[in-house]
Amino acid sequence: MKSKTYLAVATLFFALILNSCTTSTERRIIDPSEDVKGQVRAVLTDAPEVPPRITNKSNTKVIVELEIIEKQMRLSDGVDYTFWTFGGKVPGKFIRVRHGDLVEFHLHNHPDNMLPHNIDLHAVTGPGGGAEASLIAPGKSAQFSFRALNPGLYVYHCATAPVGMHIANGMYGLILVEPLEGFTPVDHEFYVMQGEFYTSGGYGDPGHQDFDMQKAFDERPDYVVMNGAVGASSGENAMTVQVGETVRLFMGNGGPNLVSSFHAIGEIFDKVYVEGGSLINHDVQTTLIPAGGAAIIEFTCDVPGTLHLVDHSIFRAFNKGALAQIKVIGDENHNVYTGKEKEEVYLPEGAAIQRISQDKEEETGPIVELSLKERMEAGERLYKSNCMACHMDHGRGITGTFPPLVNSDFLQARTDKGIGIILHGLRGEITVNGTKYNNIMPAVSMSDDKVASILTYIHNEFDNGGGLINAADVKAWREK
Ligand code: HEC
Ligand SMILES: [Cu+2]
Repeated sequence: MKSKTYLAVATLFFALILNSCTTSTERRIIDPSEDVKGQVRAVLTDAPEVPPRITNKSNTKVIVELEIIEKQMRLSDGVDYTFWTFGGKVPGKFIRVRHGDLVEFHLHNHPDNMLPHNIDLHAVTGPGGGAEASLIAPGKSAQFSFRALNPGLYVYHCATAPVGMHIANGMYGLILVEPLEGFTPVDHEFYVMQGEFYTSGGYGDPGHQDFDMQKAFDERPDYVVMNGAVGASSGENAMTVQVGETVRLFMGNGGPNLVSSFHAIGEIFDKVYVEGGSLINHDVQTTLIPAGGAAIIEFTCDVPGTLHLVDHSIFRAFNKGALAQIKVIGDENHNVYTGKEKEEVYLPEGAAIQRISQDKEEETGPIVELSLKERMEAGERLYKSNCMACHMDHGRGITGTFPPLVNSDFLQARTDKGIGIILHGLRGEITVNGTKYNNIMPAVSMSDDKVASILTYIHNEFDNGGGLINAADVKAWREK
């Protein structure tokens, strides 16, 4: 019995020794009584910018000045929200210090604000991560200091009651405690942070939106966004890099409720500092970023194109705003990716050549016209199954990608009432209600009767001047 226990303990002991020998970099322990030399003011940045790399090689006193500002800003096109911010934007300013630094933190609550606030930095060892020491009314400043004892990427947030509401209104950001050995140089470092918004109206409802506490309780956000607003870091605000360049993303999740399944469409993460700590994983497709957590992600952009940074809980990306983009500019590399090499008709064995139309029989029979009411009913069903995937519910489209069908000046200006678009598809640059689109709509193969119903629905339901379109009209255009 005794010798067995001894053996077990000895085995465990050797296992531990072996284990520590195989770990290449030792964990560095900071001695908080160690000297701090000199002082600097921290450079703070708004997403997607990241402060410059730290070149200091000794423990330094770093002074951080952060101002809390409550202000109304854009949440989406035509949608405003009163955000509570660390530094005037969501997410809050990015703070960068070095492992071992002494951080002297100054938090200012702007006199025009309505409410008291504070800050809980996950990088702090101390009560409430600084929250207790930093609680201040509007027009006041608080100061406290902490030693950056652990390296890593940390979330900070407001922790004033009701805490969930302060976070839901945008009070979060990232603080990086850079390891002593620093990071390997890369061409670009970017700051991206996800967070949800719970609004009184639904997604896209115009005007000023209030915070909805019930939706927050139920964890049912209307918006899930990257960098504080729909489109904040996509489209014309996308980050840009050149082919062959390396990227390090500092990716955080402010929550308040949802976990992010973070993924880049069209890229593989070469390296992930899991949960923002010291453990490095390689060759990752999707990495989990908890609410109140972060990850450091590195990759090389080998081919040109647009990388879509998404929460792969995918309805959030396509329907609630959880999308940021990196445009990779430069020459193709066909050794890595060819693009479409060819497209040809696919004929399974035994299949006869088919017409493109799905509705052959219907078309050969005599034309039976429907009433406006019948066309509207059929049109609604057909719209949902054939058009909504791109043009979205209620025809509201996706700005810059799929044009809206609601009160579309482009559609209303067409003499064919849109018949040609459905029969033949559409490509090339067009302008719809002042916004440019340059994308491809595939031709939709369906019977004259169905085309007539869909278009009748779109002209009436989506405010395009109404009217009844008959199957005979479609047939006439098809034969032109
Ligand atoms: C695969 C995505 C997709 C589907 C499905 C689709 N469209 Fe489109 N549609 C587009 C794109 C993209 C454009 C803009 C093309 C361009 O940039 O030239 C467009 C343009 C249009 C336009 C002209 C622009 C405007 O906003 O008025 C109309 C009308 C239209 N589509 C109607 C429909 C209807 C009706 C259906 C269903 C039968 C449909 N589309 C299905 C992608 C799609
Ligand atoms: Cu607050």
